[in-house]
Amino acid sequence: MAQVGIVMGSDSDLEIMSKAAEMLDKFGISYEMTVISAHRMPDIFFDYANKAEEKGYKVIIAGAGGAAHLPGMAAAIFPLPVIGVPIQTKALGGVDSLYSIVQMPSGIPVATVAINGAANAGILAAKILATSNPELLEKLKAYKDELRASVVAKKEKLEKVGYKEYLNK
Ligand code: RP5
Repeated sequence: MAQVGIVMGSDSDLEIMSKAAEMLDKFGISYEMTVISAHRMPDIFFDYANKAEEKGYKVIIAGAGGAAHLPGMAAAIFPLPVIGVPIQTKALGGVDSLYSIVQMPSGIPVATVAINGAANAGILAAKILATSNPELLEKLKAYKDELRASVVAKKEKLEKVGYKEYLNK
């Protein structure tokens, strides 16, 4: 049974949304990923959102661009956390997606990450699941240590070799 549902409005969102899946893979979290357009196939969308709880999803990560109603409508139906990923758009740079997802009315929250912030959506889903999973919590702490070590390595390299060699100039 998958713990997380990853849904996006179009396959044009997949490259970005795959970063959420990569994070879930990293932490060993099961998920199902699909494309469902709230606007172009509302009947299938409602079926997905209505069945998500009984399928065992604990979190839904929903990505959409433009007039991005998918995450908000998912949150209107699914009773557990929904994380919204605003997808960058050509016309308005993704600010349209961001505003569509983040400005939810009181009572129906969508935990909105940055434009194209799908990796953080995956990490946030892992953190939500870690509230009741000590083993997963340890993996998240180890990931934080990994992040720190990677930046320390960059700091030390820059200080040692200088910016020209660092940038291969
Ligand atoms: C939204 O419209 C999708 O989430 C996508 O970001 C955007 C464009 O979709 P396509 O025209 O590329 O299918 O529903």
